[in-house]
Amino acid sequence: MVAALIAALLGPLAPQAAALAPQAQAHDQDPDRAVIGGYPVRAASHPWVVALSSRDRFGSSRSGQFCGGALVGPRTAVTAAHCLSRNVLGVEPSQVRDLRVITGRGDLSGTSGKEIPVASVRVNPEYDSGTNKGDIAVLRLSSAVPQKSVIRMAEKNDPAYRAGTPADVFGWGDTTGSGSYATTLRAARVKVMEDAVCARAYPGSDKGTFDAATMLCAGVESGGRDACQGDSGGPLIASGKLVGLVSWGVGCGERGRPGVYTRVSAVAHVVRAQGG
Ligand code: 4AZ
Repeated sequence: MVAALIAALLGPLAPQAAALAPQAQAHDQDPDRAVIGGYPVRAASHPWVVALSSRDRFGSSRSGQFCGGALVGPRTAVTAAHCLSRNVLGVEPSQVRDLRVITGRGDLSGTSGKEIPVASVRVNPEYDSGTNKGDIAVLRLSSAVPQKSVIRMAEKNDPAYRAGTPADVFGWGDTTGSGSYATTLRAARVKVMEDAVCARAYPGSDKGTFDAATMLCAGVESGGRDACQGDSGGPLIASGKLVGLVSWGVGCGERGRPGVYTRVSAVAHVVRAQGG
């Protein structure tokens, strides 16, 4: 439990750790924790899903992928603020010279799609790494993607936020809970959960606290479908809109431990401030 908590809070993956030191063995003997329940999807069908990449920091085998993101404007992508932390990158984001957004590449071992350099990064100034509140960063791209590759952000009171709404989370993260990162894009079908259920799942006093104003949680009652390490920053889509960004959780796919997402409607002002 403590190991799982620490692993869950460390962020998507420490630089180079994906290949060298996959996440703690705590999950290995526990099949309940070792299924994320996704299915393969085509990047072309979900063109707003992007991979965040730095080969300098994470190696080249999976195109340098270390987090996910979503295109919300022709020159604007969003991801999780924690993806750009020193904890994840090993250095300040400004020191990562090959930070890129990869679009239209479902298979990270290939060269399809486009790699677009990130021109500037705006980490939500209200992001609190102690509580995980406000976990969003906005990336300004150096060239534009077609408008048809952009996904709309859900607004406050959008019915997509109602408990029970089916939602899909996308990413190239860990598919087992024990450090097996996907090479091809996957999605898992979950449901938006009642805030009260999330609050009961995460009543802790600091990083383990669910905050309904700035977060939502999603999963399935039985567990087994969830985002995991490496999926951070990636999109949660409901009713054709971006409702969440993969942010945190305890373990992956555990019963009673839904994934926690940045509530996009609560941080849309950060995107507008950047001109997205
Ligand atoms: C992570 O560390 C992480 N099961 C992402 C999502 C979840 C847990 C951890 C949710 O990037």
